[in-house]
Amino acid sequence: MKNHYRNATFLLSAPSLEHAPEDTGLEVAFAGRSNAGKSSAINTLANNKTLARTSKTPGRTQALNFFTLDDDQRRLVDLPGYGYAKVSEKVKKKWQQYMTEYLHKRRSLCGLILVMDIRHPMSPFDVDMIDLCQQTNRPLHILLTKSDKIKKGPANSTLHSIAKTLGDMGVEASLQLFSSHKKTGIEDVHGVLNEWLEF
Ligand SMILES: Nc1nc2c(ncn2[C@@H]2O[C@H](COP(=O)(O)OP(=O)(O)O)[C@@H](O)[C@H]2O)c(=O)[nH]1
Ligand SMILES: [Mg+2]
Repeated sequence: MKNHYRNATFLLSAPSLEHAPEDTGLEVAFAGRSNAGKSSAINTLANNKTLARTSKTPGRTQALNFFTLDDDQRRLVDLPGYGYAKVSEKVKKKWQQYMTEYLHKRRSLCGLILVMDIRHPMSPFDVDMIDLCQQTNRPLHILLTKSDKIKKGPANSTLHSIAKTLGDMGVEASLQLFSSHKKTGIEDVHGVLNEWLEF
């Protein structure tokens, strides 16, 4: 099967939604707290270490970064990180407004990948994002990343307990373990993306 992600190319960085590329075709957005591992996940999926900028300093990327796949009608989006402690209330509010607007209005958005550090899952911001997906009927897939940081047993029990929490919340979402460092879980994400992006 063709790998559509290896040729991912940086398109543009939008400081706000008005600067996003034209709302046509299909795009999948990656959301998550600052430092959760969003940019690393995108790089891992594209097998390109230098595609999305990763950072040891959380809270740096405040823009929406767009990447094209085979052509500009299929895109991946690295959303600005949220929930960074040092960010002011005003900035947090602004971020919430943007995300709400993006999820409500963006027609080409065909699914959301929520990236959570397996050691710090389901923060209030993650739950906000999950709620927003529910409200706007956006398909949701959750990556529990940095799974290399904990042992297999605890990783699987975290996976199951989050699945149960989501079930109790009435949320329909798929979820999986992922590691950018160990490169595990890639094929499952490609499968989800292929389906959403109609490859
Ligand atoms: N051990 C481990 N570290 C990771 C993994 N993914 C990301 N990181 C590290 O976590 C930090 C933040 O990653 P980044 O992708 O920039 O997070 P973002 O802010 O969500 O885009 C960086 O230092 C990465 O090297 C992973 O799967 N395993
Ligand atoms: Mg990032």
